[in-house]
Amino acid sequence: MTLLFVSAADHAQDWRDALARQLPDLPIRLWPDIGDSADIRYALVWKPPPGLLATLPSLEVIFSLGAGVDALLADPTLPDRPLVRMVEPVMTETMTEFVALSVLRRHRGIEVYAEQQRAGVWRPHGYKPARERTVGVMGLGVLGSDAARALSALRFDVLGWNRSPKEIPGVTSHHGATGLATFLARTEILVCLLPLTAETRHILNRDTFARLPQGAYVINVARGGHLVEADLLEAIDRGHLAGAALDVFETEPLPADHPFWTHPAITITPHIAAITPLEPAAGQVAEGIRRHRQGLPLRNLVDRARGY
Ligand code: NDP
Ligand code: OXD
Repeated sequence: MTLLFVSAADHAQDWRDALARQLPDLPIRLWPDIGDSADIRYALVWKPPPGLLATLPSLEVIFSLGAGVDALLADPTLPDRPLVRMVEPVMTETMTEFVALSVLRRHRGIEVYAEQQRAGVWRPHGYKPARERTVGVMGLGVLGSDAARALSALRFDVLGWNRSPKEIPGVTSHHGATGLATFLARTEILVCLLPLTAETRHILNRDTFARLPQGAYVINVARGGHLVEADLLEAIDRGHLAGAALDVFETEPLPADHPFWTHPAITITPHIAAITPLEPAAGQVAEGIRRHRQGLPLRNLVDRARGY
């Protein structure tokens, strides 16, 4: 009943120690030291090399270190085993903090004041209260619904858009293709928290931007694949969009010569919107393994047909 840990982005030793504290009897191997591949029953992974999991003949469950599993599902050789994604309350809280921060920065014009400070300019600008500012959240799942609730608590006029109908107190929800136009037409600050699927790839495109009001602002904290980068630059440069805050990119790390780095209307962060805290996240994985060992249903399973 061995677990294989595979991630180039995380501290493998720390994860091994944290898992060992939760499940002292669980043998753990750190990729690339797989040993006898027939021993591996569980894989805990973030962007494993494509094809790797298919070489594990006894694999029973795949645990994702991330909430989003698009990179895993993009591997055509991914074994047909239960796939559990990361859902962890602190991660949700940190995403909500980040969304609130990004929305408030835009709402209160902090970028403008930062630029004025660099130029030594003292100039107050007009203000409209949050209740008169409409924020639209795309994707009302674990993360999007928490962010939408928090924005509503800050008194923003909050809209949501989701695949299926969703009721969240304080949030006006729209759904499906028909709901999208109404949602976009009123959204001044757009927050993307969709999973990346065949349906949502490149959803932040020229047409979507054109349907937003003049001066709208885009916050993408989901996946770089949601955004058509050239369309964003074009919409900002012709003055239709005011700017964007981007945490995720088609290519990560963002290449050094990418135009986003130096664009004055674009704020960049290196995929840090949500933080996965080691101990509680290891606790979630350990709980999943315990449930599997006891024959109980696994939680937070990915539906492969839907793609999230
Ligand atoms: P969930 O699976 O909980 O929620 C996804 C939501 O999106 C669901 O409500 C779903 O609708 C909706 N949805 C799916 N497809 C569509 C569609 N075609 N049209 C409209 N709505 C759709 O995911 P999470 O909230 O946990 O995470 C969302 C994404 O955030 C992750 O997939 C990941 O890519 C990203 N992420 C980014 C992080 C970062 O640090 N930047 C960290 C963690 C996650 P329905 O209710 O009908 O199923
Ligand atoms: C993600 C994560 O899915 O960090 O981006 O969990």
